[in-house]
Amino acid sequence: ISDTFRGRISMDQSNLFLGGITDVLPRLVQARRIIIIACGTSWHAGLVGEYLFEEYARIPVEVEYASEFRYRNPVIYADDVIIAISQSGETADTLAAIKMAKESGALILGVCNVAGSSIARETDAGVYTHAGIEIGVASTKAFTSQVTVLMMMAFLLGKKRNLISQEAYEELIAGLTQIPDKIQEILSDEQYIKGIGETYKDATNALYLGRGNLYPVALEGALKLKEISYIHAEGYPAAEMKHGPIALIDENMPVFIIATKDKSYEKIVSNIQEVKARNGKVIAVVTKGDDVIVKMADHVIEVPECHEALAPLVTIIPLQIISYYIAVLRGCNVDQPRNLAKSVTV
Ligand code: F1P
Repeated sequence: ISDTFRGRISMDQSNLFLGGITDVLPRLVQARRIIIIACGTSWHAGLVGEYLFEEYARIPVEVEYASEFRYRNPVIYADDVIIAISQSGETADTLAAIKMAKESGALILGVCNVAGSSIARETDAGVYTHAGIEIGVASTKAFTSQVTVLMMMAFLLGKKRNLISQEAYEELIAGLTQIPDKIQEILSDEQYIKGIGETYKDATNALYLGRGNLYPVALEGALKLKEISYIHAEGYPAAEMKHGPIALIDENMPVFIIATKDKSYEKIVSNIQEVKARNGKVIAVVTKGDDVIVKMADHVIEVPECHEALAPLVTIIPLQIISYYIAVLRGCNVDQPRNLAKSVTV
């Protein structure tokens, strides 16, 4: 398995304490709104951020594709905070969006992997994700690292805005520090996950469904499959299925459903029933020990239990691994997919 997929979340001292944003923290705490701009996988990480910032810090959030944002005439207030997310730090659309937004006077932060990159230089402050160098074009460990940083920022803002107690904050951070071991546990099931990949390697389409902060994980799971195996895949919020995608479901449609135990568990169980009633094939990512979905789904992949705010970090891993194996089994070059560039600088 390529190094790209072995990436672990880096949690060194500097990003545990978010040193890069200490000086601007008072402005961030007072933000009228947070606007997240990014492309591709980084945009999906931003969507996870939206759930977290609104849930824990009660700051309104907009998540924008930089490739659209740069060409519109958006309303940006001087007390908005813009967070640009980019693995490479060189994505032309994200860079152009930052330059356009500067006139507003808003604080502009960056979440980048590459120190000294163009986006890091153009922003007022920011956090490096320290995810190492991604060998593959498709982002994997960049995603988990970006999501980790956004979680840490959201929890910190919640604490500073007196919305979460010191005790609750410490519990969330302690949960985060356990994530690398939980990911390691999932990696030990690699051969089992590969076997599921074998079953679906000849699929021509796939659906990915999730609810709440796991909806962006569905989007990212679908993107990984598309990018490296060239299978058409779409991610949807599970509750949207009945508004269109349900028409596509038959016995040839694999449906990946992220169904870990959280406040929407019962609703996701009924989404699984809806897919099974139409003979779709369900591959469910569930919390270890789940004894309900195991009786309904065609395959289950267990992930260790964690706080529901942190679930995107563990649930994306099996989806990345499955895309990897499907791509390898189809003879695709997982590190250099056709038509894709690591840094989209034009
Ligand atoms: C954004 C991105 C990646 C994708 C591919 C093309 O890059 O869309 O998510 O995997 O490499 O570019 P970045 O701004 O995060 O570097």
